[in-house]
Amino acid sequence: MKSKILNLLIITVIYIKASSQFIGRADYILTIKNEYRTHKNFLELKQNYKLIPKYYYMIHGFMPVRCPTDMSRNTIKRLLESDYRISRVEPDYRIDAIGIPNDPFFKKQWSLYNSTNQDKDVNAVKAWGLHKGSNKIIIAIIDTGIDYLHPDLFSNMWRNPGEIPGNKRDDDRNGFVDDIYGWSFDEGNADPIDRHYHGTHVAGIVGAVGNNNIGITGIMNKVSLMAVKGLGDFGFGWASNLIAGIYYAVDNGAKVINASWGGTGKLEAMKDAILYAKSKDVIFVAACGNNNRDNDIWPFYPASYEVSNVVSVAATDKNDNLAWFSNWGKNSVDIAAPGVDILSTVLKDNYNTETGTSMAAPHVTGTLGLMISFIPYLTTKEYLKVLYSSVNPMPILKDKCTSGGRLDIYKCLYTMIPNVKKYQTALLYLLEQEERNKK
Ligand SMILES: [Ca+2]
Ligand SMILES: [Ca+2]
Ligand SMILES: [Ca+2]
Repeated sequence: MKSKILNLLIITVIYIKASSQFIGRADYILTIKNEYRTHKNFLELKQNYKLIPKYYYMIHGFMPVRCPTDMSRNTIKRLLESDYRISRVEPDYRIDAIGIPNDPFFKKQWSLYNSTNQDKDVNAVKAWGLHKGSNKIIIAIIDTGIDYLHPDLFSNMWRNPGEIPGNKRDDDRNGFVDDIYGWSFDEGNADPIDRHYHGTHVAGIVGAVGNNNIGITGIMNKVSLMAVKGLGDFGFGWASNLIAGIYYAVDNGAKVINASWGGTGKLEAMKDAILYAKSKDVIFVAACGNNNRDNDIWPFYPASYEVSNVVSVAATDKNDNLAWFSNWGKNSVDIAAPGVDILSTVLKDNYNTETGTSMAAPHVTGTLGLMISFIPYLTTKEYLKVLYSSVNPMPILKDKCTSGGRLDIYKCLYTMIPNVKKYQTALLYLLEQEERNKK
């Protein structure tokens, strides 16, 4: 009996030992119809068509695969498309991080506090008078990973509470062995460390540790940053990894997902993942792109997926102009936020300024995190209504995005206080928050 149990344990361990059997590009991304999303069908499909699935199971109907080499790609595509269980067969493709590296010596967080003109910052300091964030809120950074050992990030990293590190077992049975800080879908392992810089920079904007006497402060002084490595060490990755990353983030408790990447290719399988996030009340913030063009005419994905939980973010500069490189879209871009010369964390305990809509998006992500942590019981629809109606309206942005303005963090928090006596209520909330944080 004992050995039987032991056998069973070993089998389980072997079965989930690695979550992916190949890394890199898949030939096709299959979407399995709702009624056929069983492990039996997964195994049958794999066997019938001699496929190599990327993961050992189907993730909410998402199934990236490699095809047998003894058959033409088109033949197998036609076969797959005609299978009654499969709703879609889409090619995997390359997606890039969005970023423009810039002058490394300008070290000032002007976007949070503009010392020469406070009308042109996002009012972070005033907002922190109301609320500074909490480690209870999980924000997923799907990117090139995070340098989680960075001294200005380490204590704000998410740590999977159900997982024991380094014992080669999937203690919380979420399908991922030893996933502590997140997961690397790029390398198929439990180490989402950043060797590029992009993800670490984005993470610092959202949640570098505030008030610790080092470096910078994130919009959320306190937060749990989940590192989901979907882009590789050279700043690009495959759509299949990013899609798997979205499912991972949602299934493991993220409230907001930051996507500072994209391309012009549209994938229904990615839209499905974002719809899944929506069904779980997870907000998806996406950079709207650095191509200096109109997304209404030239959509840029994932920012341009028409799902209501997607927040598409354009970039502004220090003078509150739309940044020269930023995309826009009167109907398809939602809000603007600072994205030029933004100082944040990079590899090896360093800091650097970077420019791009990649840097604008995490300003919005951090703000949403702050809002959710401030008043946790609202719906996605309500949070976004506050976000969009609290912008600093700017004539120059009137025809460039749906809200017609630039992010204002203080206004967001202030607007959320549901009382006429706003000041007193704010104080009360602060006290309640402190009580909650103590528990
Ligand atoms: Ca696990
Ligand atoms: Ca473990
Ligand atoms: Ca700091």
